[in-house]
Amino acid sequence: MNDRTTTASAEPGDDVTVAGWAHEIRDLGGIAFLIVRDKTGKIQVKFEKDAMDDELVETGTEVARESVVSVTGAVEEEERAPTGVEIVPDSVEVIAPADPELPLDPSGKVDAELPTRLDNRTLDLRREEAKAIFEIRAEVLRSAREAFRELGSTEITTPKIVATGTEGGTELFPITYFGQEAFMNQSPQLFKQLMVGSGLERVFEIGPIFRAEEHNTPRHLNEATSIDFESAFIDHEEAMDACEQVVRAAYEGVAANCADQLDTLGYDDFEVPDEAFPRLTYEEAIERINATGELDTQLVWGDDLPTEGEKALGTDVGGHYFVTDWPSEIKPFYIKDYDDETELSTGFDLMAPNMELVSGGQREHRYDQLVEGFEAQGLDPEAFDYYTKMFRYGMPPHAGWAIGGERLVMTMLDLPNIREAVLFPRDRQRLSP
Ligand code: AMO
Repeated sequence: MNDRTTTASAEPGDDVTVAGWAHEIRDLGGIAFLIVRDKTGKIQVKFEKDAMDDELVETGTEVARESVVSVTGAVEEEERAPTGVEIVPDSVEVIAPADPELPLDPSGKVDAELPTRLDNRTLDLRREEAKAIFEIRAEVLRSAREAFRELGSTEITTPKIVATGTEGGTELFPITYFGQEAFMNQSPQLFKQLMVGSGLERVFEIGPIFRAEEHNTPRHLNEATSIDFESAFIDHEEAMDACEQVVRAAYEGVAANCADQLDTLGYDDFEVPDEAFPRLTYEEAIERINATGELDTQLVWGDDLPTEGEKALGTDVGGHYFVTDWPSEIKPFYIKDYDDETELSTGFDLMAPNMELVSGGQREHRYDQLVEGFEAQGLDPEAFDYYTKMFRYGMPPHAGWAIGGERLVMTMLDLPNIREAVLFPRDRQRLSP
């Protein structure tokens, strides 16, 4: 429809054809209004019954809500119209009629429960608030990509069907691959590491990860979007700097380019984090959690941080913060330990602030130590031969991390449920649509 004008660009004096959805019909007796909605906004179409062709009036005012319509007419200034202009129509065409019984109300006047919204995501995303989240999500990914390019990294895509797990061998979705057992990849971890040893040196990937976790919580998905970074010749401190740069760029991009969407969502105080993200050691973190008195039992060295502990510390710190220097035994085999303190690992997490947003660390690049690490975690190094053998041909020191894409949007917008940031979430109950 080359001759289509968007509702936002219709100017008084123009003869236009707008196309969109029949958002609302208001019949006031002698006069009736059809509100047409498109991606850019809404426009009022005025029907003066006595002065207009009956068939035209009937088509424009009896159309079922949410039908796709096309309206041709003259744009006139009308200060009483919601946008200050209205169309006086010459013709109205119903391009695709909608069933009068809608499973949810896209005007948002009647609230629907999340499962109903997810079952009817197409209709749900006709609501401005739902649409705004995905426009912001797109901006987050766009600005992350730009930040990655500024960091001199090359975008890669790696296989999602794999022969082995990476995050410890558990929580895998098995599939059948031509009669052979295979899995959906949990993380591009091993592939991105292999690429730092290639000529590419510094890479990033934005893609799906699959976790067969039993969790059914507001912050876990079984398919999520991982924003991965990996670079040769940097240590974990420099990796944290790069992570901070990308997270900050996402906030800056949204602040600069999503004013309308933030307004739709009611954020008048959206802030780009201004302070450098504090870096707390794991030891400091457990001391501070214990000091809040929020936990029934005191944490001791070696404990993973429980959800309530993360929440208590997040409230205490108040913004993004890194937790560094974790006990080696609770970090995966690919994370490097400090050379002088092998019970301490270079792994880190970024908290935002009440939940984990990122994990990363410096990697073990020495072949012998890497193979030992596999054995220590009960994994068979033979099964990972495709990976370990490249460490015998010149693997540089390297570090990296992964941001959970949906958690980035969720924490940025303070969404109550991670599913709000996914078009079609995959969770324990949901495989379709
Ligand atoms: P990790 O397993 O911590 O690390 O995952 C990285 C980040 O991805 C997000 N995430 C999830 N989001 C929603 N639902 C899930 N089930 C889920 N699982 C993970 C989180 C998390 O912080 N290979 C390492 C990263 C690295 O070291 O580079 C990894 O996958 O925001």
